[in-house]
Amino acid sequence: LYGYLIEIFVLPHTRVAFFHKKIQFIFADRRYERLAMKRLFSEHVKRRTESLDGTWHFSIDNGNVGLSEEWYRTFPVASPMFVPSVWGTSLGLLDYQGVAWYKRDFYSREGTVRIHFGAVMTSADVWLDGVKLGSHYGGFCEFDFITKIMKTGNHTLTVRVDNSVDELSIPGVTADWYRHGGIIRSVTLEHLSGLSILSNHMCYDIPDDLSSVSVRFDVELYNPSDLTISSRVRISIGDLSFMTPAITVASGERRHLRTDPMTLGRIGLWSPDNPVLYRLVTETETDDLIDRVGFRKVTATPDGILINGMLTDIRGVNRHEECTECGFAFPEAMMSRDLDIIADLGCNAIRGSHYPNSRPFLDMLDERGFLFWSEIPMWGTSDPETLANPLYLERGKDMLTEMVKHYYNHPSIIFWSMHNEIATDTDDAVSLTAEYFMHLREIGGSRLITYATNRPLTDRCLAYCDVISLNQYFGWYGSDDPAAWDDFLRDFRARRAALGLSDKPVIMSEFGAAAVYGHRTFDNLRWSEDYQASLLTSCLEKFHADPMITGSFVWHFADIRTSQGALDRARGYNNKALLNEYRAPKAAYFAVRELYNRYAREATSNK
Ligand code: ADA
Repeated sequence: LYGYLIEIFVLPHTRVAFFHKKIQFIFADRRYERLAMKRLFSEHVKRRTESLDGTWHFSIDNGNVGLSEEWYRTFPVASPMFVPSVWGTSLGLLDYQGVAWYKRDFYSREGTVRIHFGAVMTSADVWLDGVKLGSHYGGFCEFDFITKIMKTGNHTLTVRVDNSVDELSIPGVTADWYRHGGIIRSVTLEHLSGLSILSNHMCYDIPDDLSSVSVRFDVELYNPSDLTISSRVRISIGDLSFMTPAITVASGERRHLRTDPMTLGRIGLWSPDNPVLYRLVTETETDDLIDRVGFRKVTATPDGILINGMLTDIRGVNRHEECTECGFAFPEAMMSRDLDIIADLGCNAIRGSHYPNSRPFLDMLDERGFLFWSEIPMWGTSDPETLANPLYLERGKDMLTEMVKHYYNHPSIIFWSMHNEIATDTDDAVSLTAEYFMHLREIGGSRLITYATNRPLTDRCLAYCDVISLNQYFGWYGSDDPAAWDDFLRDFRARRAALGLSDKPVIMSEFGAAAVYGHRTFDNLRWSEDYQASLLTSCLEKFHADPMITGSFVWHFADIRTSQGALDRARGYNNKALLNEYRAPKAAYFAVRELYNRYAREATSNK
C-alpha cells in the first residue's frame, strides 16, 4: 500500500523521491525475508540469515536441454514448487526421474553471502544471476557456496537437479527405497561480514575415571573482505570463556585455528538418561556461530559398548526419514512424534538407515538422549568393477567427509557407518573399507566405526571396524528352519574367534519379516502381522540371551515406499516395519515394545 500511494501521489515530485528510495530500501530489504530455521535453535545472533524456503519456480527438463538452452539465464514456463519437498509428491510426478530446474528470486544487499543447501537429491548445479557457483554430488549431504553479491537489489538463484542413476551412483541402480528427487531440505542465505566463522569442531578426551574433560577447538575462519584482517576469536562454553591470540587472515582466505587443549572440571556428561547440552558460542567482532554440544565417552570393549563407563545394551530400530506424503522432506512435527513412538517402544538407539538424516532430527536426538548411527547411502554394491572405480570411491569418501564435517558436534551420534551390504568378501571391498576406516579414524572424533554386513561367514573386512554389525534374515530370507539362527550364531562366534576379533562387540543391525498391515491369520502365515511378531520375538530373545551380542536394530520402524517393480515388495512398499507408513502399529510393535521395555528395566536395575 505504501508503495502504491507513493507512486500515485509523491513520485512526480523529485525532492521526495530520494527519501522514498531510502524508505523503499528498508521495506524492500525485509520484503522477502523469512527466518532461517535449519536447526532447532538460532545459530547466529550477529550474522544476518534468511530462509530461501517457500515457493520456487519449477520446470521438468525431460529432454535434458536446459543446459544448452541456458535455462540459468532464461527460465522456461514454470509451475510452482515448494522447497523443501520432493517433486514426486506433486500430482503426476511420482515416477519422474531425471533432470528438473528450480528458480528463486530474492532480495539481497551487496556483500558476501553463503548460500547453504540442507540437501538436494541427487546432484545439483547452481547459478546466481546466470553465473555458475558450482556443483555438488550426493543427496542427503549439506553443502554451500560462498560468493559476492555485487549490488543491492533483486537476484536469482537457479538450481539444476538431477536424480538419474547409473552404476557409479550412490546409491546405485538398485536401492530398497524410493528414488525421490528435488531440493529436499532447507535453503538458507547468510550474509558474511568481517572475519567469519565457517565451523567449530569441538574435540575432546575424557579419562577413564571421568574426572575431567580435555577440550580443544578447531575453528574454520574465512575473510570475505577485500582487506587482510587480524582479529581474536572468543569461544564460550559453560563457565568457560576465552579469547584466542590474534590471527591474521588475508582477503578471501580460509584458515584453521586450532586451540591448545584445556581442562574443564565440573562438566555434566551427556548420556541417554541425562542428555546434558551446552551452548557453544564462537565469535569475532562481526560474526558468530552458535552450536549445542555435549560430552560423552563411548568405548567398544569385549563385553560390549560403554557410554561414560557404563555397559549400555543397544535397543534400537532402523528408521528411514521418509513418509508417503512428503518423501524425504520429512516434517519436524512428525520427527518429534516418531521419537515419542520410538521412546514408547523402549528403544535407546536409532540407525539412520541408510543416509545422513536431517539436522533438526539430530538436534532432537541430542535433546532427548537417543544414541544414533549415521551412515552414507552406499547400499548393496556387489559389482567389483564399481567397488574399484576411482569415481565411486571418491564419491563415497566425499560423502563420509561431508557427513562428519557437518555432524561432528552431535553427541547423539556414536556410530559412523561406511556402507551397507556391499560385497565385503572381495578384494575391492577390503581396500575400500580399509581406506574409509582410516579416513574416519582421522576425522571422525570420539565415535565407533562400523558397517553392516550381510555375509558374516565370508566377510573379509571385519578387521576394519570397532563394532561388528550383522544383517541376517533367517525366517524370511534364507532358511526357515528355527535352528538356522542357532547354527549361524555358533558359526559366527567361532569365525570371530578364529580371526582374532573376539574383542569386537557384535550388533544385530538388521533382522525381521514383512507384514502387510491388517493381515492377521490363525496359522502364522508369512506376510501376516502374527508371523512378523513371533519371528521378531524369537530373534530378540535369542540375541538378548547371547553374550556375544550387545545390541539390536529391528528392521524397521515404519513402512516405506520402495521400487514398485519388485515382486516381493507388496504394494510397492518395504513392509517389514513395526508400523505402517501412516504410523499405525502392527502386532510386532507391541511384541517388541514388551521385550525392549523389559530389557530396559533389567538394565536399570543392574546399574
Ligand atoms: C537389507 C537392506 C535393507 C532392506 C532389507 C530388506 O538388509 O539393508 O535396506 O532392503 O534388506 O527389507 O530386505
